[in-house]
Amino acid sequence: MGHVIRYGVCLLLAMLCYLVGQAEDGSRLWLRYTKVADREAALRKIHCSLRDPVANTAVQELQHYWRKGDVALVLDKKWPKYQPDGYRIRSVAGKTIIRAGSSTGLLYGAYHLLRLQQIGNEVTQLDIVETPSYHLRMLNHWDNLDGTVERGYAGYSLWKWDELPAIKSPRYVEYARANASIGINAVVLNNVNASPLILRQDYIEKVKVLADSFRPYGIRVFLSINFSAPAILGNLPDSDPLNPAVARWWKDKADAIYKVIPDFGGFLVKANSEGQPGPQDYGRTHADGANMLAAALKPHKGLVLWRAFVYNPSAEDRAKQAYQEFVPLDGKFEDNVILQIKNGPIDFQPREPFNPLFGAMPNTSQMVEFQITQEYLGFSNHLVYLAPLFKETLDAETYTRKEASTVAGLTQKGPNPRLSAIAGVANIGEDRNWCGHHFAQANWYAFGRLAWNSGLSSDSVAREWLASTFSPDMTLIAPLSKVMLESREAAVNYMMPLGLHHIFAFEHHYGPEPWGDIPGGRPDWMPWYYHNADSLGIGFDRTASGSNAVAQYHSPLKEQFAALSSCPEKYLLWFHHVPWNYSMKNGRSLWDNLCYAYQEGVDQVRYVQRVWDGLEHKVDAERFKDVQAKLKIQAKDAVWWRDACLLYFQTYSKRPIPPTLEQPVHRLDELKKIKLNLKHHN
Ligand code: BDP
Repeated sequence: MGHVIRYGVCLLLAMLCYLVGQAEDGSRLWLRYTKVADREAALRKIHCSLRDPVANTAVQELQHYWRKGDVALVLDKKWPKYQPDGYRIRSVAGKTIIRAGSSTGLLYGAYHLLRLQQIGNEVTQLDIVETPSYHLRMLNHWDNLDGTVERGYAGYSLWKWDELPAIKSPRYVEYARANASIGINAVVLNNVNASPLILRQDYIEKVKVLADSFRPYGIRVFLSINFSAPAILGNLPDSDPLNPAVARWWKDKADAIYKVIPDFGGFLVKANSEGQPGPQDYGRTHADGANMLAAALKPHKGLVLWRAFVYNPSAEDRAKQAYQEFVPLDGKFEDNVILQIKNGPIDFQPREPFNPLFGAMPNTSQMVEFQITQEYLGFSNHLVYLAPLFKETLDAETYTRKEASTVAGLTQKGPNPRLSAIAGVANIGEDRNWCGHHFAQANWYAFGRLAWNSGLSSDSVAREWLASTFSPDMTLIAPLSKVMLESREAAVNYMMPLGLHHIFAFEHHYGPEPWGDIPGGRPDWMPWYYHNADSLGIGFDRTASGSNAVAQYHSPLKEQFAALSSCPEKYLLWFHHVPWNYSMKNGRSLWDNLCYAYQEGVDQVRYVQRVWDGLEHKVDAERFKDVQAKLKIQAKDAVWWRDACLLYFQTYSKRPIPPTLEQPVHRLDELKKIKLNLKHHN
C-alpha cells in the first residue's frame, strides 16, 4: 500500500513538474520552437559536411525543430577569412542549403532558419546572405563572486561559484543557446569592479566549466580583472605595470588560463575609475597598463578591453574627463587592445549625446558599451525598449572623417579592420524569466540582433521579438511594437526630458531626487551638479561660457550644440543653462515645456496600460498578469517622477504648472522623505 501511495505521489509530482515546465513563466524567452515528432523527423534529412561541437549543435537544433524539408550545412572553404560568422542560406530544388566559412556561421544560419519558421515567414524560396556588423558581440556581466549582481534586477547571478566546478546548472547551456540564437559570441563573466580572486587557480577551474558549456554554442569567455591582482594574489610588492616582475606575473597567469581554456577571450579592465586600482597608482598611463596586459595575452591571441569610463572629483566637468585623459594616448595602444567606451560621456543616462571620444582617436580601436540592465531606467519594473537608445548612438554622425563616421561606422571600421566589437551590460539573473520583466528580454534580444546587424530598425527587431516571444498574430504585434518603440521616449519624458540627466536618488538610481545633497559628498555624484536649477533657469552650461564640453565635438556639431537656437531640444539642458521663460520652438516657455513633457511621459505609460489591458485574451494569463502588475508600478513611478521634479524645480522657477495639465498629487516635503532601502552591491 505504502508503495502505491509513494508511486502515486511521484506520478503527481512528475505531472506537476511537467505542467510547471510548460507554464508561461517566460523561461523559454524567444525560443518557443516546438519539437518535431520522431516520425516527421525521419522524413527529412539534416546533413552536415563537418563534425565539431558547434556544427553538431547546429545539426541538433535543426533535427529537433526544423520541419520544412531537407537541409544541407556546408563548410565553404572560400568564404572570406575574416568574416567567419557569416553565412548564406539558399533554397535549391526543394532543399535548403546553408553555407558558411566556419561552424559558427553554420550555427547562426541554422538559428536564422528556425527564426523564420517560428515567426511564420516564407522559407522555401530563400536566398539570404548575412555578415555580422561586429566580430565580437559581447555581454558584460556585472556578477560578483558572492552571487550578487551589481545593478542586476533579475535576482542573483546565474553562475553558482560555490557549486562549480562539480555541479553544472542546466541553465548554463540554456543561457548559451539563447545567446547563440541571436549571435552573441562572447561573455565577460564577472563585474568590472573585479575581485582579484577570479584569477586564483580554483576559480579558473570553475571558469573552465562555464567555458566548456558555452563552447558548443560558439561563445568565448572573458574575465574582468583587478589591476592590483599581482600584489594581492601574487604577493608582489606592487602592481606597477613597468615592474618586470608584475609583467611576468600576468604572463604566467595568462599562460595558466590558456592551459585550461585554450580559446579564452581576454581581459576587461576598469582601471583608475571610481576607486578601482590602475596604472596611475604608479604614475603610469592607461596605455602602459593596457599594453602590459596585451603583451601577456598576445601569444594566445587574447584581447584587452580597456574601459574609458574615468572621471575624478575635480573642478573639471565630468563629461569632459575621459576625452581629456584618452585622446593624448591615441596610437599608443597595442593592436590587441580595444578601448571600451560608454555610449554617452556621463553614464548610461536615459538620454545622452554620443560620447565625443568616438572618432577622436583615429589610431585606436574603439568599441561601444551599452547598458542593457536598466540601472537608470526603472530597473526591471519599467517597460522600456532600448533598441531606439542603442540606435540613437550607433547612428549618430560624428563628422570625424570622410566615410563611415557614424559611431557604428567608426567602431566597425576602425584602424584594425579585422577586429571590431560591441558590448552590452547584461540584464540577466536567475529569475525564471531571466530578466525580471518579460519585456526586458526584448533588450537582451535587441542588443544581440543589433550587434549582429546594426542596420536593423528598432521596429523590425521589436516585431521579430514579439512574434517569437508572444505570437505572430498581427493584432498583437502592431499595437505592442508601437508602444515598445515609444517606451524609451516615454521614460525620458517622465524622468529627464530636454537633456536633463543624473537627477536620480543617490546610490540605487531608482527614483527621483533632484534635491539630493550629501554635505561634503562628491559634487559630481549630486543631482544639483547636473541640473543647476536656480532662480534664473536650469541646465548645465557646457558652452564656452561654461565648461566648454561642446568643443570636444567635431564641427559642425560643436557649433550646433553651442548655439541655443540650433541645439537639438532633446539635448538643450545637457549643453545649456536656459532661462525659465526661454521661448522654445513650439512657442511655449521652457518651464511650460518641462511641465508638458513630464505629463506626456505619464500619459504615455497610461496608454501602454490601456493597450496591454486590451490584449488580455491574446496573451497567456501568467505573463499577462505579470506585465500588468509591473505597468501599474511604472505608472505610479511616472507620477512620482513628474511630481518630484516639477514641484522641486518650481521652487526655483516660481511658475505655475499650466492649469490645463494634471496637477501634482504629492507634496514635495513628503516626497523628500521617501528613502528606498535598495541595496547597491559593490
Ligand atoms: C555606474 C554604476 C556602477 C558601475 C559603473 C561602471 O552605477 O555600479 O560600476 O557604472 O560602469 O553606472 O563601472
